[in-house]
Amino acid sequence: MPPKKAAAKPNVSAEELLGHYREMLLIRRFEEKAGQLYGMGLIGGFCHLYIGQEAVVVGLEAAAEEGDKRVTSYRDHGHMLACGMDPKGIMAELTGREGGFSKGKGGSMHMFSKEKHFYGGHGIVAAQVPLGAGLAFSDKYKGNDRVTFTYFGDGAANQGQVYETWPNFGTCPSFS
Ligand SMILES: Cc1ncc(C[n+]2csc(CCOP(=O)(O)OP(=O)(O)O)c2C)c(N)n1
Repeated sequence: MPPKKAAAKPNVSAEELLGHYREMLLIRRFEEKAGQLYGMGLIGGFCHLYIGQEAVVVGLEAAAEEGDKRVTSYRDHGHMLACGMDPKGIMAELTGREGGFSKGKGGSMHMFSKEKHFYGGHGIVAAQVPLGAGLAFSDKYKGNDRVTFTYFGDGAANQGQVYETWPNFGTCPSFS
């Protein structure tokens, strides 16, 4: 057996790591509260929690640069928190208030923030994949180096929309 390589030391300061930990904890606490409110009947419609996946989005957001875009499925609260959207606006949306990101009309699965380059929040499994490709193409046409983070679950991996989008990956720098 080849000798084990020593684990590479991450190039991040203790302060940055603490920041990432705080972001993960914010998502966990937010989602615990959302679950509680849903159980009490105070959140209408669907409410998909991000508990257990906090490190995924916080890690990827740590690599993101200003102007990068993100799009995901209905399991979106963690993504919105991690890209810097105001937790109060997200909670207001969940509870159907006018101060929410979709004025209380979209709910858990349908929130957006142009300012933070967050493009939803989509209820149709895998619908975010071609949308993500379109967002990435918009940057390609503009000729900048921005990337689009497109998230999908294993359940979405066999959807036609993913394979209809796939042939474009090779031609788009954001996916190469
Ligand atoms: C096109 C479509 N088919 C079926 C559904 C019903 N549905 C909602 S969630 C889900 C499972 C998706 O699993 P995955 O993409 O892995 O996401 P996860 O919920 O596990 O995060 C399905 C089949 C849907 N919303 N859209």
